[in-house]
Amino acid sequence: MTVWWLLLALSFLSFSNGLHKTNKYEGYKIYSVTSKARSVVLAKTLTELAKKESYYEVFSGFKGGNAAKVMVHPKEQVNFVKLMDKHNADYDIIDGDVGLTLSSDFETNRMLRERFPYNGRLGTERYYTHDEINQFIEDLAKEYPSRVFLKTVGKSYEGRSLKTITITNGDARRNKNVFLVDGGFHAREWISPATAVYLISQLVENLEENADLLQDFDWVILPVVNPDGYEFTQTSADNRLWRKTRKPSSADCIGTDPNRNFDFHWNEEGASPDPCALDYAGPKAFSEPEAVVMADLIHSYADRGKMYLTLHSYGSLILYPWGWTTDVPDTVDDLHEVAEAGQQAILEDTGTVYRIGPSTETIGYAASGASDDYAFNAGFPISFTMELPFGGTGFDPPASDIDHLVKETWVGIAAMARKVREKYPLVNLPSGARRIIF
Ligand code: 0X9
Ligand code: ZN
Repeated sequence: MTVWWLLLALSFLSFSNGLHKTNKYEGYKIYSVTSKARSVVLAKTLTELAKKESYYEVFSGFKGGNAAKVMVHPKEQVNFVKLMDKHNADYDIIDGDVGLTLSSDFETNRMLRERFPYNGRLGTERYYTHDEINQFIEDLAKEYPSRVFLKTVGKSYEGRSLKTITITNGDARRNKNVFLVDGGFHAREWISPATAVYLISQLVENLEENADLLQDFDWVILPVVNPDGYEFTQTSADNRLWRKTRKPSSADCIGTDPNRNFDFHWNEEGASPDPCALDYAGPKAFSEPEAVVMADLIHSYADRGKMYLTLHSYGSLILYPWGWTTDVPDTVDDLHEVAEAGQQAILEDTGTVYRIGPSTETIGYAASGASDDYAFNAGFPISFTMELPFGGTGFDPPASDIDHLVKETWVGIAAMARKVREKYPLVNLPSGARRIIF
């Protein structure tokens, strides 16, 4: 009996030690900040704080009119609070110890991986690795050889295979219109690849319900654009908040923001020339192999592509061009109409309120060199960044939230796809065209 008690006490000790393992975010806090009166001034102050990168990270400014979320180093918390008081800002602490949260999340993920090993299907029980996602789409291609096609479209900097899955209804008609979707641009936004995976499962395994979405459209999906970054965030709690690619960019710093690396208004407003910055544009446009792969995909489908959708988090936003300027395109009404279909469908499904609009104004900052503007400029008439909802303390919705988040997002995406289908019907499909070549 005594031995059992001893074992129990020891395992409790090692478990709690595991949770309290220190990491580089120990003592960091995340503040949620609002300011009724002078949010423009405060937004500028936050932009200045964000430049002190060893002390601050502004996870989101007043994105879409939401409260700003700012992570602050323990040494700066007193100053930060004084500064907020000076600005008459309201603030709440939404995470009192980021290190603890990340360590505990890390442990939970480890346990979930053991409990739900890959079994040929990817459910919504947990987050999956890049290898598991690739394995899943390979298995689907084997299971549905007449409907699902895989293509290795390139390699990441560290040599991981970037694979697209093309999903059709199997009627072998070619030259259909195309929906192009990607996830996992930003490493830490885990809910994005999880959503891409759910989208794939729905389109492949639920053909009956989604037949209209595949009738004259093929779906091409790259679930993880930045697998090096994504894998890096899974290696330890210290790395969980990594955003960029993993290619060294200077003697001191690693990575480029892949969503600032596209050759369209590259390195203009909202992109940093500093290799250590979170929004580093890279040493030149398309310095990152992952961005090149994505751009090649965009071009290869530009003539048939009707909607490009890139999945990010967070903010509950559907953003359309432009994101590099406050100008809006001539076709803003078309973009708005499709975004509205998604917004409305999600509202009706779960009550989640998405804000929609031109990127720069809606998100509250310009970000040049991004994939959505690039795709729109390349010929996709509809091009969106979808910022999925905030979860956990921001980028870390707990695994128990995956199910409802991906399902409600799918409802929005399906509604947008239906609207696109209505607005851009397929014309001149060669009758009797038989073979698809991907
Ligand atoms: O800044 C980004 O890259 C996106 N937000 S995130 O928080 N996921 O990093 C928004 C990109 C919006 N599109 C453009 N500005 N073109
Ligand atoms: Zn992102």
